[in-house]
Amino acid sequence: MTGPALPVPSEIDTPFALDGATLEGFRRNGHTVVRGLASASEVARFAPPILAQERRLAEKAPPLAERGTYFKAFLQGHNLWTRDEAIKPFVFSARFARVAAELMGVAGVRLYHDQSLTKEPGGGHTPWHQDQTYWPLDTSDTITMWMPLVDVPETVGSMTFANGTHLRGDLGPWVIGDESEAAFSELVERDGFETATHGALKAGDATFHRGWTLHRAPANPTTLMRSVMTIIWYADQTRVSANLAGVRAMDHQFWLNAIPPGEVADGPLNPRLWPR
Ligand SMILES: O=C(O)CCC(=O)C(=O)O
Repeated sequence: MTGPALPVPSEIDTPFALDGATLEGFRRNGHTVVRGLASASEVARFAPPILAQERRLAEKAPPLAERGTYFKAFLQGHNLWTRDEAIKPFVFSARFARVAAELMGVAGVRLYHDQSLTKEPGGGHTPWHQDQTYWPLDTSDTITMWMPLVDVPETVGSMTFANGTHLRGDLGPWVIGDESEAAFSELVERDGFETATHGALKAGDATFHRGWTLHRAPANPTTLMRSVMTIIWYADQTRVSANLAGVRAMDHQFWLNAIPPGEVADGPLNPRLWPR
C-alpha cells in the first residue's frame, strides 16, 4: 500500500548509539531509559507545535472533577503528524525508529501511531495495563517511546514497569481503569514481579517499553503540565491479528485502515520508518 511521503532527512534522523547494558536491560526487563535521545535544540524545534495541539485538547476538556479514572489520567491526542506538518519529522524520525528496532532486535519497524499524553496539574494516576491488549497485531514485537517535552521532576515521575512481564505475554483482558489497577496489582504481588521506574526525566530523555510490559504512572500532584509525546512502532512485515474483539476493533479501523486479518499491516498510516 502507498504510504505518506517521508520528510526530507534532518538532524532528528541522525543515529544514536545504544550501549550494551541498555540493550540487555531492555531484553530482560521489557523497558529501558535512553537519556538525551533528543537534543535541547530538537526539543526547542518540536515542542511548540506539539504543545499547541495539547493546548487545543486542554481547552476542550471538562473539569478534572467531572471525569472518571481513565480521563483523569491524561489528555490524549492521536496521530499529531497528520494534523501539523511541523510535527511529522519528529514522529517519522529515523533515529527514534532505529532505536526502537535495535531494542527489539528486529530488522525494521513501521509506525502504528503517535500519541500525546498530557497529565494535567492534579491529574490522576494511570492504572496498571498492557498496551497490546488494544492492538490487533500478530506479533509481540511492538514498542512505545515515551518522551517528555518538559523536564519531569521526581514529584511527578515517569512510568513504573513490572520487570519481565513482557515475557509472559497477555496477562488478562483488562483495559485501563479501576479494574485493571486492582487485578494487575494483585497479579504483581502474587507472582512477585519486581517493579522499577526511571524516575525524573529531562525533556528529550525517553523510556521505551514493549507492548506486553505491564506499566502504570503516578498522579500529578504539582502545577506542572506533564507534556509527553509517544510513538508506537511494530516490526515490519507484521500481519493483522485474527483477534479483533473488544477495544481492538476500534484500533483496527483507526490505525490499520481495517486491513483484513492475516494480511501485512502496511496501511497508509503505517510507513516503514526504519530502515529508510
Ligand atoms: O503517560 C502515562 O501516564 C501512561 C503512558 C502509557 O501508559 C503508555 O505510553 O503506554
